[in-house]
Amino acid sequence: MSVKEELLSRLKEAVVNGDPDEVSKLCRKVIEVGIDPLEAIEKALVAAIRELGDKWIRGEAFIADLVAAADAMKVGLSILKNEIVKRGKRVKYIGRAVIGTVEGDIHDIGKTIVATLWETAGFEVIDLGVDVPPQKFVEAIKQYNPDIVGMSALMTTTMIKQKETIEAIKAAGLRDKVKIVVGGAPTTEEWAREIGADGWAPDAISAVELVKKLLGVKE
Ligand code: B1M
Repeated sequence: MSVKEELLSRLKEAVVNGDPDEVSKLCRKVIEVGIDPLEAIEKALVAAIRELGDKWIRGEAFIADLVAAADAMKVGLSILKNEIVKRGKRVKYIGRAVIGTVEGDIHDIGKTIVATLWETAGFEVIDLGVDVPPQKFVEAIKQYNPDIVGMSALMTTTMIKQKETIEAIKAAGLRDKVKIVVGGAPTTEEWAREIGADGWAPDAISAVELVKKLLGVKE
């Protein structure tokens, strides 16, 4: 096993064990040895959440384990995110984005990764957090005048709030002021079309390409 593989596997294990101190120490080591922070996010942080999530679904782990792992993962994400920003060439400002997880939903790992990558791509990102009611998205559009509004939903029971939020934005007469993008595991391209969003992305990397395309950004 190479140094890199060994380090990434220890980082993944530290997230699974919900050990933020070990995660923090190993993320600094990842940066020190020059591993791509984005690769560490995908291959260690996200991989750990997926692995533990599968164990939880099989009843081999408890929700508390998942909460602890998610918290440890976010410690690592913030360290690696700063490195991505630091390494990123001085990116040109592209625009402003508001993002949040919809009302009734507290899953924020994916949303935070999308927000991170939008930021490193040149967006000013206002993250509204989780459990965000439709009206709060409307107020944020009035307050921040963003180019992009992003909504994450992780459950079949909450994705309907993406539809309700788009309706609230329309009712407030703001629909043509923003490009609306949606995502999250249960969502699909058809769903996005059906609810009148401007775009959908299956993962964070394509979420960056999507918003650049929607704003006509030439590479
Ligand atoms: Co919960 N949970 N969870 N959970 N959880 C799921 C989502 C579930 C699918 C597990 C399952 O049972 N199969 C299930 C939903 C079932 C359904 O659809 N109805 C579920 C459930 C039921 C629950 C609870 C109800 C459990 C309970 O309490 N009984 C509860 C609900 C709480 C609530 O929201 N009201 C709950 C709680 C939790 C935790 C809090 C413990 C924790 C979240 C921790 C946190 O986020 N801070 C958790 C977790 C971790 C999961 C799983 C295991 C992993 C989700 C995750 O973070 N994936 C999940 C099962 C699974 O998906 N395997 C599950 C990693 C992340 C990087 O992927 O979020 O998909 P993802 O993001 C991707 C893409 O989706 C995309 O890019 C991201 C990065 O590549 N993307 C976007 C995401 N948002 C985007 C936005 C965009 C564009 C792309 O534009 C704006």
